[in-house]
Amino acid sequence: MKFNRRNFLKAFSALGLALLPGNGYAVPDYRNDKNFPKEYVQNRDIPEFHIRSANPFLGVDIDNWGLVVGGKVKNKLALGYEDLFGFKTHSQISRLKCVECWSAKAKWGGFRFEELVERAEPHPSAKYVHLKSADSYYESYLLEELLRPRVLLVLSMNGAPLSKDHGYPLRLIAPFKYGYKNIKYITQIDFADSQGRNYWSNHGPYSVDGTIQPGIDHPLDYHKKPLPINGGEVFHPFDKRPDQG
Ligand SMILES: Nc1nc2c(c(=O)[nH]1)N[C@H]1C(S)=C(S)[C@@H](COP(=O)(O)O)O[C@H]1N2
Ligand SMILES: [Mo]
Repeated sequence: MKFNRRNFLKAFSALGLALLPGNGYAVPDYRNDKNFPKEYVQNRDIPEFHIRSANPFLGVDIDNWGLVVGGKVKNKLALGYEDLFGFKTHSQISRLKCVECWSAKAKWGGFRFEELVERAEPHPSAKYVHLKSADSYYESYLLEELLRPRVLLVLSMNGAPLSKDHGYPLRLIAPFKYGYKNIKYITQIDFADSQGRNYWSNHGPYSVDGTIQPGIDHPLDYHKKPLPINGGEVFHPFDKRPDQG
Protein backbone atom coordinates (compact mmCIF):
# COMPACT_ATOMS: atom_id res chain seq x y z
CA MET A 1 0.00 0.00 0.00
CA LYS A 2 1.20 3.46 -0.85
CA PHE A 3 0.85 5.96 1.94
CA ASN A 4 0.14 9.52 1.06
CA ARG A 5 3.30 11.38 1.99
CA ARG A 6 1.69 14.64 2.98
CA ASN A 7 -0.61 12.81 5.36
CA PHE A 8 2.18 10.65 6.60
CA LEU A 9 4.15 13.73 7.64
CA LYS A 10 1.06 15.22 9.23
CA ALA A 11 0.41 12.07 11.19
CA PHE A 12 4.02 11.86 12.16
CA SER A 13 4.01 15.35 13.60
CA ALA A 14 0.83 14.41 15.46
CA LEU A 15 2.91 11.63 17.01
CA GLY A 16 5.55 14.18 18.03
CA LEU A 17 2.88 16.27 19.70
CA ALA A 18 1.37 13.30 21.43
CA LEU A 19 4.74 12.54 23.00
CA LEU A 20 5.11 15.99 24.53
CA PRO A 21 4.62 15.98 28.28
CA GLY A 22 1.13 17.15 29.06
CA ASN A 23 -0.27 15.88 25.73
CA GLY A 24 0.10 17.91 22.56
CA TYR A 25 -3.62 17.80 21.88
CA ALA A 26 -4.14 20.16 24.82
CA VAL A 27 -7.78 19.20 25.34
CA PRO A 28 -9.45 21.86 27.44
CA ASP A 29 -11.21 20.46 30.48
CA TYR A 30 -14.80 21.73 30.44
CA ARG A 31 -16.17 19.16 32.86
CA ASN A 32 -17.09 21.66 35.56
CA ASP A 33 -17.80 24.52 33.20
CA LYS A 34 -21.49 24.99 32.50
CA ASN A 35 -20.76 27.58 29.81
CA PHE A 36 -18.98 25.51 27.23
CA PRO A 37 -20.10 26.39 23.71
CA LYS A 38 -23.08 24.53 22.27
CA GLU A 39 -21.12 23.21 19.32
CA TYR A 40 -19.03 21.07 21.65
CA VAL A 41 -19.73 17.37 21.61
CA GLN A 42 -21.49 16.67 24.88
CA ASN A 43 -23.96 14.13 26.24
CA ARG A 44 -27.24 14.50 24.40
CA ASP A 45 -30.24 12.20 24.48
CA ILE A 46 -31.60 12.46 20.97
CA PRO A 47 -34.15 9.94 19.72
CA GLU A 48 -32.17 8.49 16.83
CA PHE A 49 -28.91 7.84 18.61
CA HIS A 50 -27.82 9.24 21.98
CA ILE A 51 -24.44 10.93 22.13
CA ARG A 52 -22.00 10.25 24.92
CA SER A 53 -18.88 12.28 25.51
CA ALA A 54 -17.04 11.96 28.81
CA ASN A 55 -15.41 15.34 28.32
CA PRO A 56 -16.98 18.08 26.20
CA PHE A 57 -14.94 18.14 23.01
CA LEU A 58 -14.82 20.45 20.02
CA GLY A 59 -14.22 17.66 17.51
CA VAL A 60 -11.26 16.67 15.35
CA ASP A 61 -9.66 19.13 12.96
CA ILE A 62 -8.88 16.77 10.09
CA ASP A 63 -5.88 18.84 8.93
CA ASN A 64 -4.17 18.09 12.21
CA TRP A 65 -5.39 14.54 12.56
CA GLY A 66 -3.27 11.44 12.04
CA LEU A 67 -3.43 7.84 13.16
CA VAL A 68 -0.24 6.43 14.63
CA VAL A 69 0.09 2.67 15.02
CA GLY A 70 2.99 1.65 17.21
CA GLY A 71 4.10 -0.03 20.40
CA LYS A 72 5.46 -3.57 20.02
CA VAL A 73 5.46 -3.66 16.22
CA LYS A 74 7.96 -4.29 13.47
CA ASN A 75 6.66 -1.40 11.37
CA LYS A 76 5.38 1.74 12.95
CA LEU A 77 2.61 3.33 10.85
CA ALA A 78 1.54 6.94 10.52
CA LEU A 79 -1.64 7.28 8.49
CA GLY A 80 -3.58 10.25 7.25
CA TYR A 81 -7.35 10.24 6.73
CA GLU A 82 -7.05 9.48 3.01
CA ASP A 83 -4.84 6.47 3.71
CA LEU A 84 -7.72 4.80 5.55
CA PHE A 85 -9.70 4.62 2.31
CA GLY A 86 -7.05 2.35 0.83
CA PHE A 87 -8.23 -0.52 3.04
CA LYS A 88 -10.88 -3.03 2.02
CA THR A 89 -14.24 -1.81 3.29
CA HIS A 90 -16.97 -3.76 5.04
CA SER A 91 -20.33 -2.72 6.34
CA GLN A 92 -22.65 -4.11 8.97
CA ILE A 93 -25.76 -3.21 10.87
CA SER A 94 -25.13 -3.45 14.57
CA ARG A 95 -26.35 -2.09 17.84
CA LEU A 96 -24.42 -0.02 20.31
CA LYS A 97 -25.46 -0.72 23.87
CA CYS A 98 -24.54 1.69 26.65
CA VAL A 99 -24.34 0.70 30.32
CA GLU A 100 -26.95 3.39 30.95
CA CYS A 101 -29.48 1.03 29.34
CA TRP A 102 -30.10 2.65 26.01
CA SER A 103 -29.13 1.08 22.75
CA ALA A 104 -29.32 2.11 19.13
CA LYS A 105 -28.68 0.53 15.78
CA ALA A 106 -26.86 1.89 12.75
CA LYS A 107 -25.21 0.78 9.56
CA TRP A 108 -21.48 1.12 10.05
CA GLY A 109 -18.83 1.14 7.33
CA GLY A 110 -15.11 0.74 7.77
CA PHE A 111 -12.19 -1.64 7.70
CA ARG A 112 -11.06 -4.57 9.76
CA PHE A 113 -8.39 -4.47 12.43
CA GLU A 114 -6.42 -7.10 10.46
CA GLU A 115 -5.49 -4.37 7.98
CA LEU A 116 -3.39 -2.71 10.66
CA VAL A 117 -2.02 -5.98 12.02
CA GLU A 118 -0.85 -7.06 8.54
CA ARG A 119 1.02 -3.82 7.98
CA ALA A 120 2.37 -3.13 11.46
CA GLU A 121 3.38 -6.76 12.19
CA PRO A 122 3.05 -6.79 15.97
CA HIS A 123 5.55 -8.76 18.04
CA PRO A 124 4.23 -12.18 19.16
CA SER A 125 4.26 -10.96 22.78
CA ALA A 126 1.79 -8.19 21.92
CA LYS A 127 -1.45 -9.77 23.15
CA TYR A 128 -3.05 -6.41 23.99
CA VAL A 129 -3.98 -3.24 22.18
CA HIS A 130 -4.21 0.23 23.72
CA LEU A 131 -6.19 2.91 21.91
CA LYS A 132 -6.12 6.66 22.50
CA SER A 133 -8.41 9.45 21.37
CA ALA A 134 -8.20 13.12 20.54
CA ASP A 135 -10.49 13.88 23.51
CA SER A 136 -8.22 12.24 26.13
CA TYR A 137 -10.33 9.08 26.17
CA TYR A 138 -8.57 5.72 26.00
CA GLU A 139 -9.38 2.03 25.80
CA SER A 140 -7.67 -1.31 26.10
CA TYR A 141 -8.49 -4.60 24.38
CA LEU A 142 -7.16 -8.08 23.95
CA LEU A 143 -5.81 -8.30 20.39
CA GLU A 144 -7.80 -11.51 19.93
CA GLU A 145 -11.03 -9.58 20.59
CA LEU A 146 -10.30 -7.00 17.91
CA LEU A 147 -9.82 -9.76 15.35
CA ARG A 148 -13.30 -11.20 15.96
CA PRO A 149 -16.09 -10.96 13.41
CA ARG A 150 -18.15 -7.76 13.50
CA VAL A 151 -15.40 -5.59 14.91
CA LEU A 152 -14.86 -2.62 12.62
CA LEU A 153 -12.71 0.47 12.54
CA VAL A 154 -15.48 2.73 11.40
CA LEU A 155 -15.39 5.64 8.95
CA SER A 156 -19.08 5.93 8.11
CA MET A 157 -22.46 5.70 9.82
CA ASN A 158 -25.72 5.18 7.90
CA GLY A 159 -24.00 5.91 4.60
CA ALA A 160 -22.42 9.25 5.58
CA PRO A 161 -18.98 10.01 7.01
CA LEU A 162 -19.03 9.74 10.80
CA SER A 163 -20.36 12.94 12.31
CA LYS A 164 -18.44 14.97 14.84
CA ASP A 165 -20.77 13.66 17.56
CA HIS A 166 -20.25 10.02 16.69
CA GLY A 167 -16.48 9.98 16.44
CA TYR A 168 -15.22 11.53 13.19
CA PRO A 169 -12.89 10.62 11.65
CA LEU A 170 -12.39 7.12 13.11
CA ARG A 171 -14.05 5.06 15.81
CA LEU A 172 -14.22 1.45 16.87
CA ILE A 173 -17.39 -0.63 16.83
CA ALA A 174 -17.29 -3.90 18.81
CA PRO A 175 -20.97 -4.88 19.20
CA PHE A 176 -20.35 -7.48 21.94
CA LYS A 177 -18.83 -4.82 24.22
CA TYR A 178 -20.68 -2.08 26.10
CA GLY A 179 -20.75 1.33 24.44
CA TYR A 180 -17.89 2.74 26.45
CA LYS A 181 -15.49 0.29 24.78
CA ASN A 182 -16.52 1.69 21.35
CA ILE A 183 -13.93 4.44 21.37
CA LYS A 184 -14.38 7.51 19.14
CA TYR A 185 -11.85 10.00 17.64
CA ILE A 186 -9.03 7.43 17.60
CA THR A 187 -5.55 8.92 17.16
CA GLN A 188 -3.22 6.23 18.40
CA ILE A 189 -3.18 2.43 18.50
CA ASP A 190 -0.38 0.69 20.41
CA PHE A 191 0.33 -3.02 20.57
CA ALA A 192 1.45 -4.04 24.06
CA ASP A 193 2.39 -7.06 26.15
CA SER A 194 0.20 -6.09 29.10
CA GLN A 195 -3.42 -5.12 29.62
CA GLY A 196 -4.03 -1.38 29.92
CA ARG A 197 -6.78 0.45 31.74
CA ASN A 198 -9.56 2.42 30.12
CA TYR A 199 -11.22 5.74 30.80
CA TRP A 200 -14.31 4.35 32.53
CA SER A 201 -12.45 1.86 34.70
CA ASN A 202 -10.45 4.80 36.04
CA HIS A 203 -13.42 7.18 36.39
CA GLY A 204 -16.36 4.96 37.32
CA PRO A 205 -17.49 1.51 38.41
CA TYR A 206 -16.88 -0.03 35.00
CA SER A 207 -14.67 -2.93 34.07
CA VAL A 208 -11.85 -2.87 31.55
CA ASP A 209 -13.41 -5.93 29.93
CA GLY A 210 -16.89 -4.50 29.28
CA THR A 211 -18.28 -7.65 27.63
CA ILE A 212 -22.09 -7.80 27.30
CA GLN A 213 -23.22 -10.87 29.22
CA PRO A 214 -26.02 -12.98 27.74
CA GLY A 215 -29.30 -12.50 29.57
CA ILE A 216 -27.81 -10.46 32.35
CA ASP A 217 -28.95 -6.92 32.91
CA HIS A 218 -26.04 -4.60 32.91
CA PRO A 219 -24.53 -5.07 36.33
CA LEU A 220 -22.14 -2.18 36.12
CA ASP A 221 -24.02 1.02 36.71
CA TYR A 222 -23.73 1.98 40.38
CA HIS A 223 -26.81 3.41 42.04
CA LYS A 224 -29.43 2.11 39.66
CA LYS A 225 -31.45 -1.07 39.89
CA PRO A 226 -30.80 -3.52 37.09
CA LEU A 227 -32.98 -2.89 34.03
CA PRO A 228 -33.94 -5.32 31.27
CA ILE A 229 -31.18 -5.60 28.73
CA ASN A 230 -32.32 -3.87 25.59
CA GLY A 231 -30.79 -5.29 22.49
CA GLY A 232 -27.20 -5.97 23.40
CA GLU A 233 -25.26 -8.22 21.06
CA VAL A 234 -23.53 -11.25 22.49
CA PHE A 235 -20.42 -12.74 20.94
CA HIS A 236 -20.53 -16.46 20.30
CA PRO A 237 -17.31 -18.28 19.41
CA PHE A 238 -19.15 -20.15 16.62
CA ASP A 239 -20.13 -16.91 14.90
CA LYS A 240 -18.86 -16.73 11.36
CA ARG A 241 -18.06 -13.74 9.26
CA PRO A 242 -20.48 -13.06 6.43
CA ASP A 243 -17.59 -13.62 3.98
CA GLN A 244 -16.84 -17.01 5.55
CA GLY A 245 -20.30 -18.30 4.63
N1 LIG B 1 -13.33 9.18 22.55
C1 LIG B 1 -14.46 8.84 23.18
N2 LIG B 1 -15.06 7.70 22.82
C2 LIG B 1 -16.20 7.32 23.44
C3 LIG B 1 -16.77 8.09 24.48
C4 LIG B 1 -16.10 9.29 24.84
O1 LIG B 1 -16.52 10.02 25.74
N3 LIG B 1 -14.96 9.64 24.16
N4 LIG B 1 -17.92 7.64 25.11
C5 LIG B 1 -18.21 6.20 25.04
C6 LIG B 1 -19.54 5.83 25.50
S1 LIG B 1 -19.79 5.76 27.18
C7 LIG B 1 -20.53 5.41 24.63
S2 LIG B 1 -22.00 4.81 25.19
C8 LIG B 1 -20.35 5.52 23.18
C9 LIG B 1 -21.45 6.38 22.60
O2 LIG B 1 -21.27 6.56 21.23
P1 LIG B 1 -22.13 7.67 20.50
O3 LIG B 1 -21.81 9.00 21.14
O4 LIG B 1 -21.76 7.60 19.08
O5 LIG B 1 -23.56 7.30 20.75
O6 LIG B 1 -19.09 6.10 22.83
C10 LIG B 1 -18.01 5.68 23.62
N5 LIG B 1 -16.79 6.16 23.03
MO1 LIG C 1 -21.87 4.80 27.51
